[in-house]
Amino acid sequence: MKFRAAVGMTSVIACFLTLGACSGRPRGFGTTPNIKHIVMGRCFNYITLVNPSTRYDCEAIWRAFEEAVVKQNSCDVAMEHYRHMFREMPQTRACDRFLFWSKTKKFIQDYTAIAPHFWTLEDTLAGYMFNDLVWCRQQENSGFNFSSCPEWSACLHHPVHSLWRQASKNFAEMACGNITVLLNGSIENAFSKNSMFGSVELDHLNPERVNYVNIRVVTNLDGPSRESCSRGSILDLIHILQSRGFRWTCSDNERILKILQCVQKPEHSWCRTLA
Ligand code: DVN
Repeated sequence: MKFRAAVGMTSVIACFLTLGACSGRPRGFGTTPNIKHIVMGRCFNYITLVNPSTRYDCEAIWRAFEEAVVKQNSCDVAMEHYRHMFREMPQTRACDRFLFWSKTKKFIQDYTAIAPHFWTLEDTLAGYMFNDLVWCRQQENSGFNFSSCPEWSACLHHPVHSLWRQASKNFAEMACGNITVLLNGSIENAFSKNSMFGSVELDHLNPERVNYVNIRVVTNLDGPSRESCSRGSILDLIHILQSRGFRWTCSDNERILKILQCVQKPEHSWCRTLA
């Protein structure tokens, strides 16, 4: 079993699989402790185990990242400040494998564990290195602030938000062939123009490179079913795709997406019918 699948299956067993029930890192905290060791370690792990065919200079990437963050005030780190760092980590990927998502973070990690042919932003070197980390600079001097960092909403150019915006832009510009978008049908605004997918990635998809946008709507086994391919904000996404010349498909609750939820809830009535 590939390292990734092993990790994914562990997370299926370990984590409560209701969509959105496993949120990300704690908010309102400072820079992640040991961030340099974590980021550098993940970089070396990536080029050694995850994607051994790649050659990156992990030291140079770290230096460029640190320079981008500590040379600006903690609310003024714009996307372009990471330009040098991203130049150190060029990446391309075969078409037909790009997977986008929104409000389905925990589900996506388990989905890609059983469908490793998909490639998410978190599978790129940048996504892999910085996933779930927090960072910002001290106010008065250059150095990381390990006590507290502002919320994204408190900054015009938040250091974490700006890196993810740049990474997301790069990822969407790379996307080609048939791409997939996984959305959460158990919430209102499954598609939001304010989300990273809605505000950055969607705007940087190229209809000349993308053949089809395959929308996959998944709802919790216990519901509620608030939105679908024919109801709610997903219709807004479809309208935008049509107006920009994209071909698209949309499906509600594909079988594999429901079965994956049965791993955590085998006693669920729908899952018992599977047996
Ligand atoms: O397509 C994916 C991926 O490719 C990436 O580029 O962004 C897309 C997902 O981002 P999204 O569309 O904004 O979807 P979410 O689920 O709203 O947010 C994704 C992540 O950003 C989550 O981990 C969010 O943290 P959470 O809510 O799980 O604890 C995080 N996030 C969103 N808004 C945030 C935030 N983190 C800190 N402050 C905020 N205001």
